[in-house]
Amino acid sequence: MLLNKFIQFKTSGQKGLAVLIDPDKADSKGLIKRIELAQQCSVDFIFLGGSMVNGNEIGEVIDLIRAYCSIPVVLFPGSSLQLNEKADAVLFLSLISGRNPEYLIGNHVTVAPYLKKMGVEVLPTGYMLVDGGVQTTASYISNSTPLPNNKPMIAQATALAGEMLGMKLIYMDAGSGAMNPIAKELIESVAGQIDCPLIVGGGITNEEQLLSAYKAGADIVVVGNAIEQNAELIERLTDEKLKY
Ligand code: 1GP
Repeated sequence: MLLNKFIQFKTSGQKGLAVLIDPDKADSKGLIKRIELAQQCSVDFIFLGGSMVNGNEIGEVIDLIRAYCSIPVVLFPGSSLQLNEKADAVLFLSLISGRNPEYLIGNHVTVAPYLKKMGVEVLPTGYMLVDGGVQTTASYISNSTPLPNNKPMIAQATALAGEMLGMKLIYMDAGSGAMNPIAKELIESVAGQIDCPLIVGGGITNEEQLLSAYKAGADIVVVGNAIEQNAELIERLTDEKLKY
């Protein structure tokens, strides 16, 4: 079960790195370069998904990833259209920072029977969108207000509630392309309280920001945009991760 791999990061204190691939930005040449580097540098997870996916067929992108690397592929779906049985697991995201019932439980009811038939491992995930200084597609599309980046007590209470409701992972996300990554005080306040693995992402563009998130208590950090723009960054980020 892939959940155990996430849990191992929490229990061992080692740090994980996930590379986010947006299927719509996955032109095959750029994507192959990124996944080959990810494989060489022992990236821990490939997350696949986006708030808006218009063109590329998820199954075809997974086939391409599989042809070049053996890293587990975890769906990070912006909608039910992005579910696919070829993935290793799916983050079953409940947007606990928001108050839009469709993203808390509505869409889940619609897709649950379909997911069960698919047989993909389901990872119940409390998803917290945090204000990253710009309005993100995720916040716009989900019609939800992100959690303030300077209110650690709200973040802590939200994550705790998610864990008490049975979620196995907490994902704090400033949203793709955020201007400011999640504040370290916010990560610390959540990491110190929850027992389940903590995933952090959004707006991380360099080694210092990666290290800051790890030090604050993130178990797995997700980087998308910055790697899309400069695939070589994978090497520097994984070096930093291994030094930690
Ligand atoms: C977004 O957490 C991910 O949902 C990654 O964000 O693309 O800004 O790295 P970036």
